[in-house]
Amino acid sequence: MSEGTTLLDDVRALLDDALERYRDDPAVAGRLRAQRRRLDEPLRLALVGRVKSGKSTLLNALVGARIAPTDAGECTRVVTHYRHGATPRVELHGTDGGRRTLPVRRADGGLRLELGGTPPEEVAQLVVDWPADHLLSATVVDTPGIASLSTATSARTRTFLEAGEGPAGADAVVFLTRQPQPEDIAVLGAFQAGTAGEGALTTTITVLSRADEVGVGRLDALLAAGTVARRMSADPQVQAVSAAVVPVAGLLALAGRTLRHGDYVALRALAGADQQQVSRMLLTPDRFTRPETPVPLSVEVRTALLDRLGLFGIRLSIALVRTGVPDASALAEELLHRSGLTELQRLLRVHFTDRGPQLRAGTALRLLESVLAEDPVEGADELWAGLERLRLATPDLAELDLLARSRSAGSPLPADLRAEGERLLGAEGTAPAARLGLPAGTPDDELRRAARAALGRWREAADDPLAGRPAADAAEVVVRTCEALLAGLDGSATEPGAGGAAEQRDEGEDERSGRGQ
Ligand SMILES: Nc1nc2c(ncn2[C@@H]2O[C@H](COP(=O)(O)OP(=O)(O)OP(=O)(O)O)[C@@H](O)[C@H]2O)c(=O)[nH]1
Ligand SMILES: [Mg+2]
Repeated sequence: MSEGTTLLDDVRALLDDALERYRDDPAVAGRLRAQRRRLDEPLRLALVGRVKSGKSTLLNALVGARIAPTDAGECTRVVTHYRHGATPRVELHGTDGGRRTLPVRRADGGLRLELGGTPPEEVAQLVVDWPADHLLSATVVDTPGIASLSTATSARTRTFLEAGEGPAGADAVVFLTRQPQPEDIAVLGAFQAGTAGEGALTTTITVLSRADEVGVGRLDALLAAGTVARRMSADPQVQAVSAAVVPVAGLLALAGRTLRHGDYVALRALAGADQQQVSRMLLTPDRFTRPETPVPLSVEVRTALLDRLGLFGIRLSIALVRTGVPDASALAEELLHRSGLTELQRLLRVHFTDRGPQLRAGTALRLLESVLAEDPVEGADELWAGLERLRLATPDLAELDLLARSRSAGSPLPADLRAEGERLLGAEGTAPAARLGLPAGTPDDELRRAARAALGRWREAADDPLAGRPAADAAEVVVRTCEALLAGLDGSATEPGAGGAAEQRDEGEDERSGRGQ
């Protein structure tokens, strides 16, 4: 964390220096200033996909409250930022540059968003402040469907994602799809080119959305969705623009996040009733909400349950309660896990929030690099030197760069070591165990042994006389990663009570003693 803070401080200082040197070039100075401002703002994660792909529902599930509208209202046609704020607040930014505060209308523990009479085409964006802890790590942005029938509506999302005069509207994207089309891939490609550089997959995660519908309502629908997601992630077109594909049933996730004791009681009544009769009720929404039923639940209760969980969620919950899930919180946890939300949140942490400072520093440095290349200025040499110095001094930047290039065509990593290399670079998490492909909780001495073995392999690859220059350079980056990993592990072992004796025995070599302090 502190490392990240200093990195951003250094990048800020470099941008300030550049701003000074470009002060007579308003166009360039404007781009640099916009990027400089973004460094001080929270990260932005945008949800992008076709109309009705489930973006707003997933946003609500991520935030844990129904704040994004999921009906067909006009608000679904404007870009809306949801950011952390101590009290709820809605601000409309007009296309004319004006801003006005809209009244906050609460509903169902969440928000009912309205444009207050302004036509959608006159709204540049809405900014909602909401006091949810889940918004602390990133601002989440809901976008209008791409490739929607109204070209003006989809154009808003494209403009938002593309880096034009200013930086791109988002730092990372969750792309919701069931079957990505070339048009979608093009939008994502343009986003990446404008932010993290071509093939910088760390910035997009693909969600196979509404995953419960894949298996046409069967309880194992999510398993079927997992198979589809794996197939999708093997598609080179998808690989080229996305770090991972994960199936998520957003509606189920939202139900899990907002489940109440009352819901559990109603579900328990259904679970205790005659199975055949309940199965028949659950064939269609109409049947489930008919006035006359064999289960003692009012129409209102059943309608509310249907709204909150959907038929699939009700079926799955009943099955879980029958297997003995004892209360609302245990049921909520099961639903979250099965919905895929837990896994999506993990991926977002690994690929995005944990690396926030590096991602943003990388974007800023790339902008500076292109500015320097396109419009050389007096003193550019010093800026180039500053840029190089930062890159070299920040292993994470080199890691992200290599990780991105490794997944695009022509990976510089040797084919036989590529999977290991990507893992070491943090593709599956930046904790030592995740980098080494070992289970969380693996003892330090075992981690150290694995890290040393990896270091040996990668040193050999870096020194391979037959490897070309790009391959050797890439292997060198992984070598530095392994060294940093070892240094970190040594550092943790020298802390009081970390078992110095065991370490001595394990190390058996003093060449590294005294390092890592
Ligand atoms: N079965 C099922 N339905 C879902 C899921 N997620 C969303 N839906 C439904 O799909 C419809 C559209 O959901 P939204 O979340 O509004 O989708 P969106 O992509 O934001 O739609 P637009 O903003 O209008 O483009 C709603 O009726 C949701 O209840 C899901 O995981 N499973
Ligand atoms: Mg929506």
